[in-house]
Amino acid sequence: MATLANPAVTEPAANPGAAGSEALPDFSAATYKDAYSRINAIVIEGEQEAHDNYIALGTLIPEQADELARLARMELKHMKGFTACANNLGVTADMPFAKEFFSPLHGNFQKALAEGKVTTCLLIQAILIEAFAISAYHIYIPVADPFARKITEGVVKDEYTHLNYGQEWLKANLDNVREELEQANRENLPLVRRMLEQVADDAAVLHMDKEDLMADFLSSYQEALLDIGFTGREIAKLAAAALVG
Ligand code: PL3
Ligand code: FE2
Ligand code: FE2
Ligand code: FE2
Repeated sequence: MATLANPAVTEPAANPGAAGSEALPDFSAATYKDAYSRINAIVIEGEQEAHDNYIALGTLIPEQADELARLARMELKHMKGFTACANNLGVTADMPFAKEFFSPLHGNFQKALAEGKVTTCLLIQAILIEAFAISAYHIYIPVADPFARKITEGVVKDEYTHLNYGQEWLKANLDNVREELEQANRENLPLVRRMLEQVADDAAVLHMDKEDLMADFLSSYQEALLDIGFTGREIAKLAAAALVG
């Protein structure tokens, strides 16, 4: 875990006088609020779907249903926190946009759930979506308004708990899940890459850099795969799936 530490989290807030992407945006600008209405909706939808996904996972792993319900409750708290962030800025979240944004990944999760594929469901929710959230929140924190920064700092700690849950389960079952994990990675990593690309223009308005997002996501994802027990060589092959599709 230690290697996951992102300097952006521990550094003091961006100096308002600094140049470039470190400078804080104008939180009251119409362009900022417009971009925020979509980014914030993505986050709210993502937290809501994460809640639903952990509850659904409890039906596939009944002996851990209580633990999964505990993780799900944290997601609802996150959703409420990010809803407050939008209210604080006077922004209305564009929820139809966010539903559409998540629909390919949502569809793959639902299909795997119907087929009872625990490994695929865990890769999608507890690894890919959590690593995506952690990278986005890391990059957002230094350029967030003070209210949202405080909330996001609290949330990001919880997301490590969720990522860790997925890592531990997959690690304990690695011998039996390898093949399904490789297949699920091939089908879903390209979707996450596309989501990162789709969010890039709005993220830039919030002073979040696309390359930073991509790099932080890949390092979280690779760290998770290493923890699960894949070798560096195997991880390089898994990551190559992001280059296709
Ligand atoms: C799982 O716990 C949460 C899933 C949420 C998905 C997050 C997607 C992030 C997209 C870019 C957001 C930048 C952060 C802005 C916060 C208002
Ligand atoms: Fe670790
Ligand atoms: Fe969350
Ligand atoms: Fe989470």
